[in-house]
Amino acid sequence: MSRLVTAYIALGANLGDARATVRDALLALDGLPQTRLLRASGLYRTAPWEASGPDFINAVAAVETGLDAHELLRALQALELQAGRERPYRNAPRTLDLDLLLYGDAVIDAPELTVPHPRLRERAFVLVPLAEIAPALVTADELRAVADQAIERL
Ligand code: PH2
Ligand code: MG
Ligand code: MG
Repeated sequence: MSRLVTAYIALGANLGDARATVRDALLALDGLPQTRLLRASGLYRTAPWEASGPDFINAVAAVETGLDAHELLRALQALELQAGRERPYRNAPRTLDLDLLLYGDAVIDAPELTVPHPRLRERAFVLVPLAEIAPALVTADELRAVADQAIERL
């Protein structure tokens, strides 16, 4: 029996039916091997941050998983591909982006995976939904620092 870890995942989409894609992806997280969805934030409409294209739909999920961090990353990448994700250039509009924010209290600095996510605390589209499902992980100061970024709970 492998150890179960709580991981936090950011979901984002700004191509196609982004709301439906993010909702489906939340269910798909619950369907990953050795993984169950613990909590999901509401859906948020957010302005593109250092990116082009339409507004994003964003959310954050907490899962409990027996996958190790790299296995979980590969599973998230497979879900992105299933949703039709293409990567023509950095921060291009995307049908689905699944970013591993936190994996328990692990600190990982590998070429393909950095945890905690290095830009986690700079972005309202991550911090606000994260604070909704895990208020202890986000400080009031951090929320104040991103208060100028446009975000609306749907
Ligand atoms: N993702 C990015 C870059 N910019 N902006 C918003 N609003 N939402 C995102 O999910 C997002 C972004 C890179 O992954
Ligand atoms: Mg991202
Ligand atoms: Mg990503």
